Amino acid sequence: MRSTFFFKIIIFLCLISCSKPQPPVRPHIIPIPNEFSMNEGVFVLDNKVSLHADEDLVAVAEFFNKYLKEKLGYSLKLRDKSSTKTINFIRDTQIENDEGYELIIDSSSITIKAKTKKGAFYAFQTLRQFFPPSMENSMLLNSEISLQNAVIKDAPRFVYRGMHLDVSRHFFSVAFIKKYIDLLSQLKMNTFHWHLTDDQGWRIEIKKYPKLQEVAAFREETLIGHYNDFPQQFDGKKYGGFYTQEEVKDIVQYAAERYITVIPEIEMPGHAQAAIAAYPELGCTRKNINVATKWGVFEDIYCPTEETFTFLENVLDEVMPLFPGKYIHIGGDEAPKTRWKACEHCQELIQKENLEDEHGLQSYFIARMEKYINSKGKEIIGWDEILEGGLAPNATVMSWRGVNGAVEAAKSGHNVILTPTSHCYFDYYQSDNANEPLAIGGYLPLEKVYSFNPIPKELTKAQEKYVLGAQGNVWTEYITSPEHVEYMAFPRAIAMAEVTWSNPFKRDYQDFAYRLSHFHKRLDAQNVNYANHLYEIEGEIVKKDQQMVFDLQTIIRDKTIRYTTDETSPIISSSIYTQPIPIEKSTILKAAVFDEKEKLGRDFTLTFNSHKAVGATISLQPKPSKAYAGSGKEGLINGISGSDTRYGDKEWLGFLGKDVTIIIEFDNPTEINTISTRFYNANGQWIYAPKEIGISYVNAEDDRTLHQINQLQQKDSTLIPHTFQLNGITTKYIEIFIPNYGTIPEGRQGAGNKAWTFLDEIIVR
Ligand code: TNX
Repeated sequence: MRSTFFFKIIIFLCLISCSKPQPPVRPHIIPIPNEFSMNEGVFVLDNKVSLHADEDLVAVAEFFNKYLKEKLGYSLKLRDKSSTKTINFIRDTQIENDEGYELIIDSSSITIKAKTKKGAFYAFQTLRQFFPPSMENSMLLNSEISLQNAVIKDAPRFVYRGMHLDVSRHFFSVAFIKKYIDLLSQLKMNTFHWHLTDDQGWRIEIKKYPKLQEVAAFREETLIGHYNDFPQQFDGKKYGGFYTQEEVKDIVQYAAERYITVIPEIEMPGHAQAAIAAYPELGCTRKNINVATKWGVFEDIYCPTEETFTFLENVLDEVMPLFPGKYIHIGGDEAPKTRWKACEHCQELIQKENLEDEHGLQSYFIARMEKYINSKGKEIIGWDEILEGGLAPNATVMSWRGVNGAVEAAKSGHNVILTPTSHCYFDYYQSDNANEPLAIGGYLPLEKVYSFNPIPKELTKAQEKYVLGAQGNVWTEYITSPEHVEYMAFPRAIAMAEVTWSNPFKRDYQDFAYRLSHFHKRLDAQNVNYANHLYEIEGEIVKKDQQMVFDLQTIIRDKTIRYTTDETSPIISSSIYTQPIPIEKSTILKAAVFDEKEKLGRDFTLTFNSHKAVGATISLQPKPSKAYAGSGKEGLINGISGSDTRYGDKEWLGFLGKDVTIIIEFDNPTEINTISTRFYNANGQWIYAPKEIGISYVNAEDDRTLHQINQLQQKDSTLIPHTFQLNGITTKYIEIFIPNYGTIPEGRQGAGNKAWTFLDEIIVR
């Protein structure tokens, strides 16, 4: 009795609350549309609205209706004559761009116009961002929703808007792949590049070769911690998995319903150790090897024998029918030629085919596979190494080692997709906060992704048309869980979506960050573990009007920064930052961002260690590499040391293959006892400490120029410190000379390439 009474009350309360429409959301659309105006008034969506769709767009209207059913608990009746309000999906052949659309919301109707289903689907994705974020987790069941009146005309800048995921280094479930694809579709991305095979695991079922499932899909154990740790450690646990062909079909279908093309990557001739572990006859030595248990580049690559070509053709015969898209990615990157150089068959083949060298052989390999793939009506994409030794005739190049590959390929009339490490590697650190989860290295903050222009400036107007678009890459050596993939991919993929969709003149980082702070609520509602660095503080120490100061900033400007230099006082009750803070002595500064109610981001700490070179004049030859320019040459004498674990932060400077000369000039002759610095030593990332380091200075007492060269102790450590003992000399200048390590020796990652030098603060006492 009693319970029915309560039940009625609950229903009554629900009816009252349900009859009040949700207030309209001011839409903060990502990616930003080309044309967008908001008008007075709202369209109220309820279960009496009628849905109309032109025949060609019915599938999208149904997708939309299914979405409403799932999130609101009701779907709309089709062509309901009795209804006064309608949502119309109209096919409009006047719309130029196949992926373009118009969305018109007024008080009596919503009109979506598009030439194709794809365009209509993107209109739906835009409309979705007019709904309250809480709708995404079905919290608004049976609600009426007010949608802000607006007019949008929109179309993408590039035809290729992609995200990649490596499932070889770590394996991810079908459910997670679907979640990832669904998120990409919300950002109007249209390509998912699925990296299915690599040294550490083969992840796609190939029925003709059962050992790819039994052997190649599993590794005995996995490296834990970082590759550069001394000593390397392993977890001792068997790891692996693969997708059955049925699962692949299911994923491809799920993606197609969201207008996403899946491009499978089957790596060749390198990154093939897992396949060779299963079938040793595919390698040149024919010896038994293991599926790789650590990261990097491995020497056991496919041997270009007839047996290998037959294997790869058979594999592709099973792969190609699963993927209706036109592209097959054949890898082509990082294939050391060591085995081919020592292999009789390879050398004979080079002779027979009149090839220049092993690079010519790689080119022969790729061209031959391309011919096969073309004969099945598909086209290949390869990493930029496929340019070496001559590019296969119809190949599309994915440029990852910078943009030179893209420039060269576009100049010779090949299509290109840009994924340079500098802007597209989402496996790199995104913040220099010490609490970030372990990553491969590097430093790629959100703003840098956002600043990316996929069209290299070296291209002429006529060559620009070969740039299909760009892609964010998520390599998973250090990414072990779905939550961690989400953390690395979002929000950087959101920035990439805007880079590839929106008109560059519409792009503004402040505005993006503000829209992103709203988009985050949608991600929260979908349980996405994105990284939120919007409320992090960027701090530097700079010289202003002859005075060293702490300069603090946040991306989102309408919040408050509080700071303290007194270690005992909590940040929350400390001073509000309004202008740069003068520094007199060694200081630890702590700060955080607040709104009226709470602390928003993480605590920020900057440790300033005063020494004699701080504020001196410095010159540096050559400039550091663009990607590792830190806070510039002044950063070498700003009183802040680099991180012990990250060479990608603002305090380390990186130089590729170059000898470095630094001159520090003091205001007055200065007494010096020691000069110390540190070098980073991360051989997995091609970073080597120099073998020696030299200084020279003019002794103020007798005007003699003195030199000193010290050998650096080479040891198994990621940090190599060095100190010069000068015992109280007096000088006005010091010159420091740091020769590059030289060529990386055989057997190491990156063998044959020039090494990087990474240099930290130069501390003078
Ligand atoms: C280079 S990008 C690779 C991958 C690694 C990645 C790590 C490319 C074509 N090859 O095998 O996972 O670096 O950042």
